[in-house]
Amino acid sequence: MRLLVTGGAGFIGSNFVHQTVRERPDVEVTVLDALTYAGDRASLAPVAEKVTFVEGDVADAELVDRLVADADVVVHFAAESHNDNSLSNPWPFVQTNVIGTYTLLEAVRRHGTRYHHISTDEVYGDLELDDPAKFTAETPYNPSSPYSSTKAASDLLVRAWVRSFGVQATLSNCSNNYGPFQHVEKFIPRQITNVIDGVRPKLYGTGENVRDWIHVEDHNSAVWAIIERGAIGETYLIGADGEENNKAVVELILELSGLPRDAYDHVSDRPGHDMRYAIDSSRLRTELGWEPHFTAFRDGLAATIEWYRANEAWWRPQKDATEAKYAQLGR
Ligand code: NAD
Ligand code: TDX
Repeated sequence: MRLLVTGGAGFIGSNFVHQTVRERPDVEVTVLDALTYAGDRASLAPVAEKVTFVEGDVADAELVDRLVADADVVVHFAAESHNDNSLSNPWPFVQTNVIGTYTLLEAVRRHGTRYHHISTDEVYGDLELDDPAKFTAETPYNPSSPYSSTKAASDLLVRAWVRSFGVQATLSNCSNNYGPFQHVEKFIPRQITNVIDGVRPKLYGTGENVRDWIHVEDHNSAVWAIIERGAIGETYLIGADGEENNKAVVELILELSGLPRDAYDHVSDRPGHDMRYAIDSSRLRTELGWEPHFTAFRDGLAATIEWYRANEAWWRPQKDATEAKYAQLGR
């Protein structure tokens, strides 16, 4: 199989490439990545000899057409991915998430290529803390932020290209990922690296907001299950029953780092901050036989803290610029 992975120098995409090289030596991997602030070739260094890397934009129609012509399957991870950035400057989100997805869809339509679209549970909006419901593929779209609305737009393009043009596509909407190679702008790596730097973790608002955490390896094993066994046109929700509130996550990071559990600060809240995400992944489990392996969040988090301690050279170059952006926002 010749596989084109967009966004393969980012957090989830690079972990996907590592897992694929490790477990599927028959797959030829080409990565297309624009190396924005969020992309880092160092994340692919351990597999560099086994992967073809192309630096370029998913909205570059000529380049995308050429790469899709040589692929059997496309997995589309590339995106602008951070909610806080989307509140400061939405335009790159519209350009990459909407126009970029459109560009890929037109190419897979021309070449009849199998396409898997990576998306997020944030397209469904949020749930109340005491709501027994979880998101399913039937939950109406109700995105809150520029980020999630552009991801929702991209999902709807995929569904329309399936129905109108017969594109051979599947979609997945996953909950919050954690693990190695995640940019220090995101919640868990930001707090881990703050603690390493002797800075107190920063909780937005009350810290009551709930996220449904999944280890990135489990997200990526689910993506492979969908590529191999998913029904064309179908949407699969990926989640590992990992609901935790932000306060509990910060307390656990502090405890695992040998610090008092209350050694954190509250900062101003994110505008429009979604309260709770929760995924019902039963379709993926019953229809495709997928199961998560990293179900002990405490262990997964401890291993992630270890990874950031051991790989300071990877994240250190991003840390100051990231914190300077947050300082401007007062967070
Ligand atoms: P990331 O920001 O770490 O990585 C994104 C990658 O895409 C980077 O390597 C970047 O250089 C590349 N990129 C950005 N714009 C590009 C462009 N125009 N052309 C080519 N490459 C470009 O993001 P991530 O957290 O790894 O997320 C990957 C995907 O998974 C995204 O589609 C995101 O919406 C989705 N997702 C993320 C999470 C999460 O918790 N992080 C959860 C569910 C879904
Ligand atoms: O310093 C912080 N303090 C804090 O309390 C940061 C950076 C975040 N938070 C809160 C906001 C959220 O409630 O932590 C939670 C997680 O924040 P993010 O890491 O920014 O993730 P989120 O906004 O939930 O979106 C993530 O999951 C869905 C990814 O960034 C998206 O790409 C994915 O689609």
